[in-house]
Amino acid sequence: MSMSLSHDAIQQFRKYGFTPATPVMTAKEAGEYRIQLQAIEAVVGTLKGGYRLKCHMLYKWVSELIHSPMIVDRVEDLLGPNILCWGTDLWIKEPNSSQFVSWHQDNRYWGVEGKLLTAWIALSTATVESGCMRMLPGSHLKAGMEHQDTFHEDNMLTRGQTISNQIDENRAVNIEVGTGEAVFFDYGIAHASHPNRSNDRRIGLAIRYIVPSARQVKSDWDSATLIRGEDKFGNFVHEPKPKIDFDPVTVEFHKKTNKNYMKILYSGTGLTEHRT
Ligand SMILES: O=C(O)CCC(=O)C(=O)O
Repeated sequence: MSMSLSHDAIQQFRKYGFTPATPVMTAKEAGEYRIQLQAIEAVVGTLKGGYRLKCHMLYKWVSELIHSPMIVDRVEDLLGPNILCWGTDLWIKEPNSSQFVSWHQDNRYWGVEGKLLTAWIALSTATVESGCMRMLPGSHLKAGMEHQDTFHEDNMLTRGQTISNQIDENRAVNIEVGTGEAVFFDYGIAHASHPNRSNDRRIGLAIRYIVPSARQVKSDWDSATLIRGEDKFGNFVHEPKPKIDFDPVTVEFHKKTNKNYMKILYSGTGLTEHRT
């Protein structure tokens, strides 16, 4: 398998804000990660709140995946040689469930200024039926679309943030991702996803990568994991790496960074607690 993105994929990312789906592991490996995920669920139940956010500090397999050359080589094609991981979220939609994601731009809420992209990895197949993401090509070039909070109970986003203007659904494209494939998308892309109407779980792991010159403007403290190259800026405290699942050292660190993350995500709402 080639570890680099093609010239066309890089061009598509720059022009439209996302790459085509590309394999980053075999379906068998994805199945093994899924088993590890399910082993954690067997212990802690449904992965909500802190159990699904910044979880590279909790689960060893996620910590390993964020360093995978199959993923990071592609990230390097888009961000350059110096790379940090700022976050990891699990996006799990149960079979025939009503959970959805409203249209939103990530760069509206996270306070990170600078280059950020997401590698969204499918641990089960994301199809139109199972509620794959939808994206609005070119919307990453339209900074700062107006959003409003809806707090809809089936919305997987913390505050149900939704782009206020009507999205032209005819212009949106479905991002189908096969098991073991990833799509890479820009911080500013407008995206959403419908409920899972299939009989299988739809399991996605989103990894947020940044460049060291990025900085957090909504908090005077933030953390990230050094993945490749060097960090000459020191804008993010470097995170420890778990040696085992729920390593006490990283669990303690995760508590601090996740609390800070919640403060950033909910800023302006008066809320501090996880909803999803
Ligand atoms: O997995 C989904 O349906 C939505 C993911 C998402 O909004 C994100 O990764 O930013």
